[in-house]
Amino acid sequence: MSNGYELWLNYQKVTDDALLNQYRSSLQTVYLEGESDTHLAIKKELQMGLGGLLDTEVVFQKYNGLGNTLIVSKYKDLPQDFKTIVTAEGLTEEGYIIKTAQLNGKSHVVVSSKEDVGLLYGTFHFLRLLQTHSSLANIDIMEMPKVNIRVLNHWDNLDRSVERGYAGFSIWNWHTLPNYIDQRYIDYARANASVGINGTVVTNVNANALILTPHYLEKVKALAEVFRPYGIKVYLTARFSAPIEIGGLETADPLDAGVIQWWKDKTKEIYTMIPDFGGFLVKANSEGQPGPQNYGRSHLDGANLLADALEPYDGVVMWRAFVYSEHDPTDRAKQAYSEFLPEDGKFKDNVILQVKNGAIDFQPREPFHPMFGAMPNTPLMMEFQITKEYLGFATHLAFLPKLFEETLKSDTYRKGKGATVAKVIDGSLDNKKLSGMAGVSNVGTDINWTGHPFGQADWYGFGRLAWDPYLSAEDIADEWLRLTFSNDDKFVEPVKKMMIESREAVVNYMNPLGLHHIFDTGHHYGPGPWVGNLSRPEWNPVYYHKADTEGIGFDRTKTGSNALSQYAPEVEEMFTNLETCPEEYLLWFHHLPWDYTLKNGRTLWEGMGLKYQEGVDQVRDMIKIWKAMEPYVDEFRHHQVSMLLNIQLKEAIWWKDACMLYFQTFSKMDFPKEMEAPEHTLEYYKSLKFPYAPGIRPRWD
Ligand code: GCW
Repeated sequence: MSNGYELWLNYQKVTDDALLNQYRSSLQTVYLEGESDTHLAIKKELQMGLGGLLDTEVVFQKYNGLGNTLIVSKYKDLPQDFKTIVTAEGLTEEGYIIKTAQLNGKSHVVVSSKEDVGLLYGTFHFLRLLQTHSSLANIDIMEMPKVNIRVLNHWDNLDRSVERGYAGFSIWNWHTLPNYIDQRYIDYARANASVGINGTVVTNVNANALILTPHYLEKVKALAEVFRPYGIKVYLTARFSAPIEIGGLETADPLDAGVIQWWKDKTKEIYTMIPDFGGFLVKANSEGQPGPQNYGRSHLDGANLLADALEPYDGVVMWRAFVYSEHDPTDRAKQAYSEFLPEDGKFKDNVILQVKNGAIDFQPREPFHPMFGAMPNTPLMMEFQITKEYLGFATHLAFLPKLFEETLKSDTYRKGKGATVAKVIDGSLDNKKLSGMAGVSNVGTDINWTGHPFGQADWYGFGRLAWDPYLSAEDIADEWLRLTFSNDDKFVEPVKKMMIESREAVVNYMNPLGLHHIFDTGHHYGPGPWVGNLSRPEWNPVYYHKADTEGIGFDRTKTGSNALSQYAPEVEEMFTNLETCPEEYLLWFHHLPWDYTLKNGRTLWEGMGLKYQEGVDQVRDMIKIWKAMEPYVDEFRHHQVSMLLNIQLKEAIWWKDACMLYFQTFSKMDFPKEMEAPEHTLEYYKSLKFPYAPGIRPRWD
């Protein structure tokens, strides 16, 4: 039985006997020299990994002169010149090679790197090879991360609630830190390092200035010490008004000399305690957070203020581009671009703008954010949401790497065809020094970390894509399933198929054909397309679907908000033209009549009903597939996933019924015959209230 705590690092004994014997006979001694904390972590991981996978005691031998090379061999003695056969030439700091090396007719597995952390990454990769039952015969791997900053963003509050968290409370126990080091902190670091995540922002972007006080910094320091051997840097969210709230100043104006000095002093204090501190992540002038605009200054002034303070220590500012104003009546989708574009090229070298994958907000499907195709002179990092605020919380199975892949592969056409978002965020399109990818974490105190056992795959996949944004979602699913559950193809193949389809299923039963942000208010749990009474227009679902008796959808072409003009001409043209606009984005960009004819010949109205139904049917298929997997999965996790899939089905039907009944009040047309009739009335769905749905903060009540 597995409760899932061990994640993809469960190191189950190799089930194939022939392979097990082969591994056992060729992997008997590990030669390692170093004794740094990272080397000790490597040794521990190999002890655990090889011990579990091979179910045997592995001998460790100190071997002088190896530096950052480790050798796993069948032999008790190695010739002294062995070390010279592998060099780490051409590797960057975090890179590594893994090779089957021959010497004197004997074969050994060698992992080698420039720095300690590269060896750690190489070790995890080596263990992954064994976990996925790979052959050791001709290994020849060279890996270097394509993105520099690979971070999790925790929206964790100091009271341990997690904004948009659905897997329990925050894993940071601020009360018992710094003296009590929960084993979870170490296992969290191992899990992240195993996929190459090299940073963590431990506090919510809706920030609390207290984290910057000495009392809390002591606690952050303790976490940083746990994470350091695993190559993970700690970052903090900086509340822009901190100089007032904890510094006793009267202003937080970024051009005020006292404020400038305050941030310099604070930053110095942090680096004295945490010499490898990563830097600050800032949400400013967005959804009520304070920022430079409170003082008539710009985002540029704000970001550069902090950049100056961090610069002596090589720290970075991750400045969020998720801004929209309650005073700006223009299409919310246009606002970030309008605000940041004029500043392109003016930020200090250690500023990177953190841009959400789409211009609205982590919807089940969004076209890529236009900023990715428009700021050649500013480093841009990607912000994905791993937690499922808009994809069914931790009760729905929706494999997010599929969504991430879709965005990364999108073509911005900034330099003609092939200028993909992946190339923008890894810096290769414009030769940027800084590059990054952030994922809003889905981790909490639940035993299995993520609530849904398959939520682990989203964390895993995010890390793998941050390391290499060109990986395919399918390969990631394959890998994760083998590590987490089983190497049996009879299990891996069907479940992989289920994972790959799962995200589309959610799109279909929640937001088909480009619909977006029709979630119930505040908590975002379940459908609420009828909501239209909130103080800010762009918080209302009716703002986004614009259904009326004529039709439905948000016109973002020239006849509407013209948000499409923010894309390159090729992209604008493709989305504008109804012939070429992919139907999955139809209502994102167009307001169309209910009887508009879709590519399959059906009306838009019927097409909507069919998509909602398809989503429901896809969940039924998922249930079937999972049921057949019973022989391959331990009872505990099998039962867990079965229960969750049943919840998912119920909620998929709820979405279909509530949305179609509501939109029918405008279309006044019959449901398509293939659609199952709604179970309840529209009034019933409208009456459902969930004041204690998880993940909300009082601010949203
Ligand atoms: O999606 C919205 C969420 C807020 C979140 C905000 C953001 C942290 O509903 O909970 O606040 O985005 O990304 O800043």
